[in-house]
Amino acid sequence: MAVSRRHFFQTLSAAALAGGWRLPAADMIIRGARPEDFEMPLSGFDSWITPNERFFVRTHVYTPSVDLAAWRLRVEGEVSAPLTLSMNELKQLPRVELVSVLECAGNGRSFYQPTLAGLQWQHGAVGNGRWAGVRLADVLKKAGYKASAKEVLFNGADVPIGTMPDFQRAIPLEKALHADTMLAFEMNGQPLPASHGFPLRVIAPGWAGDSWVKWLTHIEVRDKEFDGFFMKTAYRRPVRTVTPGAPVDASLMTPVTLLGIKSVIASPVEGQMLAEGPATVRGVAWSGESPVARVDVSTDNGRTWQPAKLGTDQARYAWRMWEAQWTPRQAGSYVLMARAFNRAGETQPLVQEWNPSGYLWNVVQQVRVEVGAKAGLPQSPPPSTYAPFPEKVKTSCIGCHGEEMITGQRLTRPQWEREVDKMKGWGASVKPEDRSEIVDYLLSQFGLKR
Ligand code: HEC
Ligand SMILES: Nc1nc2c(c(=O)[nH]1)N[C@H]1C(S)=C(S)[C@@H](COP(=O)(O)O)O[C@H]1N2
Ligand SMILES: [Mo]
Repeated sequence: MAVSRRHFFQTLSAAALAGGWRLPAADMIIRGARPEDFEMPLSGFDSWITPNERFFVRTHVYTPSVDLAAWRLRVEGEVSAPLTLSMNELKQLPRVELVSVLECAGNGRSFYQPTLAGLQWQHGAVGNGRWAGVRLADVLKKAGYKASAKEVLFNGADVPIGTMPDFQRAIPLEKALHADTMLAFEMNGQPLPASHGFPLRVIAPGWAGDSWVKWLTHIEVRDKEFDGFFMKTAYRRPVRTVTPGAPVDASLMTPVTLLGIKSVIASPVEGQMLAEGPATVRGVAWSGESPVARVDVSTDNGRTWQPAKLGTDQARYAWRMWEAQWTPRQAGSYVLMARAFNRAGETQPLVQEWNPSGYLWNVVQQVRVEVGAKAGLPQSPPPSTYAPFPEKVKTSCIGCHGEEMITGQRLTRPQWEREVDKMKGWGASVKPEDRSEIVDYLLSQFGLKR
């Protein structure tokens, strides 16, 4: 559930306002105001490059404000010459630039059935940016990485709240040394905005956003796998088909790396009414490390498909815009679909595999439209309402994050119990005698009976 802008401004902390914090575009969907979790609306898929103020934001704890004069990048671990670099020193290395999609692994989570805890992203936890910086390989060579090096661990200036684990992510040496893997200090020709990792972030083209560590301060070259929470427990998915809703054995879980191939229909939108006559179906498509080669569009429930016209702007890791002309033969209801293919011959699934964290949603999208006499956009659903948080819930649950982190969820009793216990583990104070009252409230307002 998105919060209203008014509520959003009310929850902006004074610190954020003081810190030269910039407003996102007015139509961004605020999934969380604190920490900042902003989604781009479907209307944002109308340009090849996503402008900074429309670029989605995903932040686990908060946005640190970094003083560039004091900021240093430290490179240590399995290296012969540990480094401490200022931004000017870093900029002595050759400058490189590349356009790449950045997509959160959780993009599309809200579409999974059974529903899952986590930010309820629809289509817009993704953007296509032009990134400039230096090659990570050049930094690692300067530090003299040793033959024992296996992976590269990143840490940023954000520090955890409570007893939550620190957000640290590692990528294998091979990806780290790839000529396209970068440390970026610019986004779309501007210094990186604070929300996107000022002054430096990782660019792991083709890989999900969790590897793109923001506010980078530390690089550790390692000879063995890092087993912190965000590598060992979070950002994992099953290696094979699992029973939806059932627990999955940890041994079957593997880290999220590459993005899948995916297309989004940006227009028309679900429930739109179209006047009879020619119409345009358009959107974008992207695909990990292999470029999009073709997008097929169906306007008849998937019975027949026609190739869409691809936009001229392209780059290996970028998204490709596409459009298809369509003249419905008669008034009535139609289901539109788009299916992308990449150069490696892969395509989107017709049935989504379920996974316990709701990652990598990429099934062929279906958009139902009505063709008839009058054109118009669907009515937006009334904003959902809920009974105010009781004192006990406020005391236990508000502080680390805003209410939206909770009000956006639709969970069963066991799922809410798990969330409350997880939050206790991260430092929420929940008195044993209050637990069931808290769970009852959460279930009554943001619950599902299943
Ligand atoms: C000590 C700090 C803290 C307190 C107190 C806290 N949370 Fe959280 N909560 C977090 C953090 C950190 C996240 C993860 C944020 C992220 O990844 O974006 C989170 C995320 C969540 C999520 C999203 C799903 C998930 O597991 O990531 C839900 C739902 C949630 N909290 C519910 C609650 C409830 C209910 C309470 C009160 C019982 C509560 N929180 C109290 C720190 C806290
Ligand atoms: N230090 C740090 N880096 C981070 C995160 C974070 O919370 N802390 N979030 C990650 C996740 S999950 C994603 S999807 C991307 C989002 O990047 P953006 O906010 O610039 O869109 O940043 C990644 N890098
Ligand atoms: Mo993410």
